[in-house]
Amino acid sequence: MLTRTKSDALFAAALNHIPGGVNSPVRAFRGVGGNPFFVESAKGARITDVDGNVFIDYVGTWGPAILGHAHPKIIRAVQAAAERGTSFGIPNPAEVTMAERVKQFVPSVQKVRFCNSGTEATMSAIRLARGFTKRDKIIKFDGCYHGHADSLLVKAGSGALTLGNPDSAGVPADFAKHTLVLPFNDVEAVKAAFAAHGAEIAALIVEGVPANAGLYLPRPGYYELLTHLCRDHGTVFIFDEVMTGFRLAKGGAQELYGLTPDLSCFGKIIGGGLPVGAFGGRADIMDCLAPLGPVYQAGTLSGNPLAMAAGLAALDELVATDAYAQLDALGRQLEAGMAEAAKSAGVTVTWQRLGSMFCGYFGPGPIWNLADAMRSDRAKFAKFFHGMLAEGFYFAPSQFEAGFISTAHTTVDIEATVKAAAKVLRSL
Ligand code: HOZ
Repeated sequence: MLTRTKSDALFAAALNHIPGGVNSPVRAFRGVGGNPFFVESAKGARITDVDGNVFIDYVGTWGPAILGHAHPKIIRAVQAAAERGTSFGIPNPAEVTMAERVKQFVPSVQKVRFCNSGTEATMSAIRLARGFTKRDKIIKFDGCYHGHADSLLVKAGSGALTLGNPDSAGVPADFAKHTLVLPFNDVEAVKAAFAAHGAEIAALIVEGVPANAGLYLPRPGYYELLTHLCRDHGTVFIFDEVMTGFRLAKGGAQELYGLTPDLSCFGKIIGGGLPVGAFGGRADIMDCLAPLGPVYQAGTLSGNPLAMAAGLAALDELVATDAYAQLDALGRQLEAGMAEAAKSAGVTVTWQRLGSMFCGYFGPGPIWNLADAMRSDRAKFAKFFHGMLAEGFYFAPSQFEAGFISTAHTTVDIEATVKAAAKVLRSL
């Protein structure tokens, strides 16, 4: 049994001051029931809560902690930057270094602008595409989550889906009507949408791999089809790599799939655990941004020196340590172990994985889209989640979020995880 005294007291206090007690909905544990725990500290692959419970963490602050928590090189970089000042609102050299680094890692990016979150990145990329094409409509895919800007919060994944509100209140119907929502991996649906509206579609936005309704992958050739349709219709192809960027490969999902998007969006890892977003791509499109062009976008803390320093330290360490091979090996070990654990417990779990991202759906596969994902047994997932938490392992508190492995996880951690999972699965 976990001791929850301090966490429960903090949550009770938080409920008086913060809507739902949390600053981002999925943290409230509504997808699994019970109260969230409060973190005292985190180091490497482990989180310690305020009651002294220690968990092996597979959320990794929802993706940024690819090197584990409180990586010494990131801490040192942030400390050194802080000594020089925490924010200027004036250009600083680290912004230029970071822009160069992003371009080296992701060749489709000719110019890049930094902002403060993934939501800002996707929101700005959509505005930019609309300004560039002088069109209004966009295409997104159901279950994909691109942050919480109005035009993107339609049939959205992540917390919106977990809470059963994929279409948020407060989004005017006049905005939402410009967003065409299609089933993912459905070739005929996207061809038909372009046939009907091709000349009106400013942008098509898709996640590097859909990872906000669990995790499912594009069918072979699907992303190439999206690329061609966009090119044929003068539509801006926006690749949302907020989760997948710098995680699935140095060059993100676009490197894995051999794509050259018009614009890409980043967040999470690029900030090394500090708040950052970025969007970049074709220079002719990016140069439509103010002050060069008519599309306005700005931010007091954009290019913040601490965030740039943390992000640079993270990117440099990923490359210096050949992290991607290690992450993939750990992912493979977890996948094989979990499959065996589920089999021996007689529980049907469809394990989906790409590199260090994963999701175990409680139900039969294959899972190619949101409708398939929705068939999973969420009650069973909730029991699994709490069982694992009691054993000292923290997975995302929703069936519809991806899990993340870091370079701080060891093969011994994974073995322990699989052993605990076998026990918990047998008890379901
Ligand atoms: N939207 C994030 C997961 N896909 C959750 C962010 C958070 O709650 O911190």
